Amino acid sequence: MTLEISETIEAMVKKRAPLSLEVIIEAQLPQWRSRVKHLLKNYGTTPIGQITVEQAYGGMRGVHALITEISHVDPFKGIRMRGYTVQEILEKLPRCAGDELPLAGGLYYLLMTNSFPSLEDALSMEALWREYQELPGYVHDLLKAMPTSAHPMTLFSQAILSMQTESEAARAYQDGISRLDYWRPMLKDAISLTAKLPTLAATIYNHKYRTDAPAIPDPTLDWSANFGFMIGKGNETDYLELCRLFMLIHADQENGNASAHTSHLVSSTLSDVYYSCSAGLNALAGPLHGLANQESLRWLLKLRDRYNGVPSKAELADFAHETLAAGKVIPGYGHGVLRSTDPRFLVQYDFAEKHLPEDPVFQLVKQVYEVMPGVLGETGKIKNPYPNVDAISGTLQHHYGVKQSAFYTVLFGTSRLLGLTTHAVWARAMGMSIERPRSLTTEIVEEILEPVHYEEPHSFRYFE
Ligand code: NMX
Ligand code: MLT
Repeated sequence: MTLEISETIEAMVKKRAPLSLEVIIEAQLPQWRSRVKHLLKNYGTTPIGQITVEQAYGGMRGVHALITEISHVDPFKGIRMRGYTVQEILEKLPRCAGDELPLAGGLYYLLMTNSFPSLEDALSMEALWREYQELPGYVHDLLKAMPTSAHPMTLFSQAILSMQTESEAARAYQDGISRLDYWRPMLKDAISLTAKLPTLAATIYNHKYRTDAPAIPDPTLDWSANFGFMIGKGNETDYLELCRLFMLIHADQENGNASAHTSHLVSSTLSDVYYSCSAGLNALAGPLHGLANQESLRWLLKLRDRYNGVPSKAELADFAHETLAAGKVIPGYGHGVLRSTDPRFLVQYDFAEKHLPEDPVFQLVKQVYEVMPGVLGETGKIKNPYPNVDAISGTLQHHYGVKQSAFYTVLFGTSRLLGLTTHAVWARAMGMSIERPRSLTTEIVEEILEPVHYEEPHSFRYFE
């Protein structure tokens, strides 16, 4: 099987036609720009939603205030990337002969161009990435200079920020590039940055957990599998498939999740993808967001240790009630938009049923999936008592010996930057504005809602 992969990719590298994402995007821009121009001209002041007091105080949940063409989350069917569900992405995207799962290069091609890739397109994207996968030397120095206690997400975000010095977009801006063309060097930055991510993730892993074993990519392997190869798992075919699965399903989740929104906000100031992606990763590092994959495995292992294995349903419910009573969340459960089990959880569950059905931690995941929706539902306040992507991803890594849960969010970020860089390039190509919503004081809100409480309006006059 490895031989078939090698032949396909190596052959492609030798004889591929140069892939020009720029040309494909450029051809689509007039049509997109004219659609948006039409909407703004004819409906510029027409409301498409409203904001309630609850939403303004409650993290803007459900407010429709961002636009992106790259992906959209359906509360029941989950993420659709360029219109394709997770299941369709896994079934339809091209893969190398003998591989169970598709190439991330095909997904990046789809996200960037909105065109469904052929195998040749996917391999061309992989080959393009291969040209830029080496890290600058100062990244290694930076990682070594950090305290050993530094969290892998701190290292990941810092390393990306340090590479801002490579930004072609920042240089082009200084040279006076037109705003209309700014997306072109941003696209180059996006390719160069995403190309390096598996090498960077593996370098961080090896630095922290494998006494600085060098992370040198295998030129015959694809982007996702190369991470596995570089952490010493090149011979573990199932783990390489897991790398592919992980990188495909975490790649994007519309524009309103905390890391995408952070990244978009930063990028809207015309800063480059190194700045905006590093910022997005800092949001991903929070336990209510991407760090939940670390927290979920830790919670499962505590559960296992308490009951010496898989607890009864009653014991599990007690453990969950204890977590809630301590004022903590159940990691991996709940969602800001989804209102049913996350399809990204389900495809990982299927992978586990196929590849590791007897794994003891997977047995816990199954038991928790049976019990937790009931426990959370009883609280009466949790809008989605079902598992999200993070309820199982760490369990799969743990099974294959990647047991350091603190590392899991780096893998999430490696995949998620495929989405964030695509959003950034397209937002710039579409000339999207700097973000600058208004904030109110509670006094102004009171004045709007209960004006009788005040003898004369004062700050309200500043509200437009
Ligand atoms: N455990 C305990 N309480 C929860 C949970 C949970 N898993 N999910 C929601 N709640 C609480 C929430 O804190 C809120 O409480 P309060 O009114 O006291 O502030 C209440 O239920 C209503 O919250 P929702 O409207 O259902 O959820 P919201 O949109 O505010 O939050 C999450 C969404 C994802 C932040 C929340 O479900 C959560 O904290 N989940 C656990 C952490 C997690 O798995 N995060 C990963 C999300 C996916 N990702 O990768 O980013
Ligand atoms: C994500 O993948 O970003 C998470 O599911 C969080 C979200 O969508 O809010």
